[in-house]
Amino acid sequence: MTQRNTTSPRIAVIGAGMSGLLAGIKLHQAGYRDFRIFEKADRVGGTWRDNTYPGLTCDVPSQHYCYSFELSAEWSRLFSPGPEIQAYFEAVCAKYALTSHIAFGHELCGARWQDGCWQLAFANGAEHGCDVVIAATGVLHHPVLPDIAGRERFAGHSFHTARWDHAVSLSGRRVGIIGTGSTAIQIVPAIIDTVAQVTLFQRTAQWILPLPNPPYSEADKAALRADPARLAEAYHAWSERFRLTIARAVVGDAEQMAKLADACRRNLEENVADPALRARLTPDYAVACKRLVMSDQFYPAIQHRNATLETTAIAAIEPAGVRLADGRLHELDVLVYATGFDAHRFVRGLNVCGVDGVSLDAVWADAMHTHRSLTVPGFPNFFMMVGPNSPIGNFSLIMVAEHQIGYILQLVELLRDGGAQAIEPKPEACAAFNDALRDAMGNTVWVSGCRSWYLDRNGQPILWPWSLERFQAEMAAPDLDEYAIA
Ligand code: NA7
Repeated sequence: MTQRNTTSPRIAVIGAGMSGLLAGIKLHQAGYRDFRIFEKADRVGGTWRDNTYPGLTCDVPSQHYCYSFELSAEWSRLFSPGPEIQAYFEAVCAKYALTSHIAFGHELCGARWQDGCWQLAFANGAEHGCDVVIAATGVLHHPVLPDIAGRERFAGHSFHTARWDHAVSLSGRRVGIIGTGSTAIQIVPAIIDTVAQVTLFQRTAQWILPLPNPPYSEADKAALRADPARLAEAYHAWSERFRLTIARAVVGDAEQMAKLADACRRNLEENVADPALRARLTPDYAVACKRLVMSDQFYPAIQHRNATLETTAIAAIEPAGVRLADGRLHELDVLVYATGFDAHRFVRGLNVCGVDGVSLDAVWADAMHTHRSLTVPGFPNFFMMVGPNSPIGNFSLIMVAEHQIGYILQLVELLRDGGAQAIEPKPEACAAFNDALRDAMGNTVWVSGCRSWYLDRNGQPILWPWSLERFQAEMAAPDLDEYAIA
């Protein structure tokens, strides 16, 4: 293995979304100066840049869905609209002077471990050599279009929710939405008063937790501005609420799950008047098996005179609209695919090759294995943020990423100042972690019998099956016995 010629490792971060920006801030704060953030688009923000659909909000309260070291008193609502979240990330990027570290328009298309370094190749032809790669490529990033016959024949306007076409006016139009995930549930109330008709094509009903979304008054904001301790209290209070309720319910706390289920059932019973509609909106699987949807606006919206819930299966898409299995046709002007994302891609398809040219795609051909969501045996100095089996659905992903970068930087520190050259997890440590994951998944609600983006094609959830406390304890400091350090 050839020696690096720098005392401080050269670091490449892939992606300038929430976790890539965080990596940049923490690297800079730790004194690293030789780092680049490669971003394929021309703006930071990741999923908050790509998603601009009407009604977009985060389902984690804004006072908690933010960096713990960059709290904000300016949020307009409990769950602020997407553009505010995007503006927050842009403001943080500017405040921490990260822009000079970011190479926009750089889409990674290859990463090869060669002679003790990573050689990166980009779709624009650029190349870059570095010692460490931090892949911050996101989870909900690759839109999935449904495999429905005739999609390309639709004569009106159509687009995926993550590629919203704002040039298309919905005013007075007949709009169809395929899908009933969090995205569709946010869109229907946001457009219901504008459209002539919205038809929601539901394959699977959703459990919905009714969460109101009150605005913060100017007085609220002024009080928070004047007393930063209150902001910190709010951040921790929301963290605690998640930890003690949903985060426990999904990993086997029967008492918390009963409360959650009761809240969802009562929401349906109390807020959907027509028993026939209620029956069609009632899921046949456990609450929170799929990612729990949060809204107090969807049930009123789907009962609006402009709304139709269609539960008959779709047979095909035709130029005039959507043809159902029973032969009926819904004529449409606009068709929106709220059909979600390929959440199992992570860094697959980026042509990442480790020791001896072994490809990560080949290593992950049957299933993804990581050590503690962050590293893979045979891929030295390669770290993932929010990788497989991170607590993606349990609590604020920003808090998750903060813990992960803290752990990663402790390993990267070993590469500094003529220290180690290469760090990778030992295969046996990785295997033990994955065995423990598999054993623990049986206690979670995600394997209780439903189709969801949480599950890989083997039916294994890509989430964290344990408590927040365990995650925090494991991320506090790496156990160096689990790593091969050369
Ligand atoms: P989701 O939650 O993955 O939802 C996708 C929806 O699309 C879901 O209701 C699917 O039905 C439906 N779908 C997918 N393919 C088809 C076809 N072929 N026919 C009919 N219906 C289909 O994506 P979202 O964008 O709403 O949310 C993703 C996450 O973003 C969310 O969980 C939050 O974390 C933020 P299914 O349920 O599979 O029957």
